[in-house]
Amino acid sequence: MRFTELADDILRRAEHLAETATERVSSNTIRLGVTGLSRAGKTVFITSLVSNLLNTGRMPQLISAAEGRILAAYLEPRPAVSVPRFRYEDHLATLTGDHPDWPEGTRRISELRLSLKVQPRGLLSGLSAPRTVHIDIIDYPGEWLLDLSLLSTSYAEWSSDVIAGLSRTQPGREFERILNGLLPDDPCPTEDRLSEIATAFQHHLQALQAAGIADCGPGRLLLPGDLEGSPMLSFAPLPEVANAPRSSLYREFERRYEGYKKKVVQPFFRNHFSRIDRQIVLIDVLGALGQGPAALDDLRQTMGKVLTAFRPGRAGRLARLIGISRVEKILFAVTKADHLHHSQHPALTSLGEALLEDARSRARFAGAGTASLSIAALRTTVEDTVNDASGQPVPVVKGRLTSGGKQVAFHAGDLPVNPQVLLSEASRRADSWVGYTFTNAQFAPAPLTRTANGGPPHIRLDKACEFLLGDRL
Ligand SMILES: Nc1nc2c(ncn2[C@@H]2O[C@H](COP(=O)(O)OP(=O)(O)OP(=O)(O)O)[C@@H](O)[C@H]2O)c(=O)[nH]1
Ligand SMILES: [Mg+2]
Repeated sequence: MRFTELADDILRRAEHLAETATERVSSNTIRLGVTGLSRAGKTVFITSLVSNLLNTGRMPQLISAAEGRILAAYLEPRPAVSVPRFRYEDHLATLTGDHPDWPEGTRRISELRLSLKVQPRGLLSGLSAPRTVHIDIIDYPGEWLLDLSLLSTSYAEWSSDVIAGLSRTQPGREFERILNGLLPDDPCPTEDRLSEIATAFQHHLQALQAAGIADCGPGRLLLPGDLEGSPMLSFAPLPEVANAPRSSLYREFERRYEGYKKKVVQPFFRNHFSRIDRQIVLIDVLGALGQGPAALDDLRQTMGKVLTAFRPGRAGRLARLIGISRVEKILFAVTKADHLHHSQHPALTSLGEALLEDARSRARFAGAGTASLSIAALRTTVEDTVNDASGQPVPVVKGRLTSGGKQVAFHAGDLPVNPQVLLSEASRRADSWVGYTFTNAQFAPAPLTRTANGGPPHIRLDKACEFLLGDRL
């Protein structure tokens, strides 16, 4: 490193430290955690939220906006020194351009700071000067979230969990055959051989993901980001062996697994999830419902594992380590509610609540305000009623499908009022629902969705925002 670069680097670090220190003491920064598995809707949520806060015409339920107290809103050019900026403008252009489409799956972490100039509320509000409130949001690949549960899982525990599920996919069975040919307490083979084993394991993970199975981590083995090719990702599960020698294959993979937790997972959560003030947990319940009982049960279990970090006890130490315990408000949001007529939204919200109930009751949410909502960050449909074959009226949504671009009327299925009916069927992991039919569809964002004074159309984004941020605006 040349001297000027070194000086620059030192300066940047000092700036970063100063920034962090001032942020801690000033209360005008809100760090909003957007948590959700892959495809849950994080990138679309962030894009629509920011657009609707920059332009609040479609946010009547956000009180500060309705009262006209948000005087200005702007994006900071570069919020953090070490993290790339969230490509808000590109994502918005994709969603609302002439040929609107969805953004691609996220492959790297990025961050955005939205600043709002707000007139304080209350009797003397006219006398006090406007305040500036910064909202920091990060976006990351949902796959990485799966790693949260690894932090409290040993190599032996993780291995036995994964090995139990290998028979589920063809690549899994292939990996099983490789495993059967290995002697974990034999001396560690060459790096080439290690990476061959690890690659076979990665193929199994990719097959799980392609089959819509939610729990297919470790996340960086699926989406390495800037760790592509790193030996830190070159490991795989092995059957436990007692007293394996230090130089054995088993110990080598165990060391790499522990190294992965320490050098990759912990810093990610510590740097980006710590100091989070408000949290939204996004969950695609309808997607899982359409895939069948086992998928819904997978989603329940995976979210349970993800929310482990909020639990007291052993995992609570982990929560403190990564700073999660100070979250003040958590919103559980079922996403893509525009796939369902509003008459069914209460049932959808109840299903989302019931799905997370276990995890929530064990977690340390006692000190935090929590709420549940069904939302659509980007509304792609309009509602209608059509008659079925027997002349009965059916509430539907109408939109344009992403594949083929056809305009269709869509009914996802009838949700029961009592969500336990579905959850108990899910826990039996049957192939299909008994007495219910649920269908998935993928709608494209509708063209011309931007108005002069509002962001993209949505469902209850304003309510979500009021819950998460309203008291600070
Ligand atoms: N109809 C509808 N579909 C949505 C909405 N939000 C997300 N989707 C769909 O869900 C897909 C995934 O959304 P993303 O925002 O990219 O999901 P993500 O959580 O960022 O996913 P990763 O980047 O893979 O972690 C989109 O491509 C859309 O098909 C919504 O509000 N309405
Ligand atoms: Mg994304």
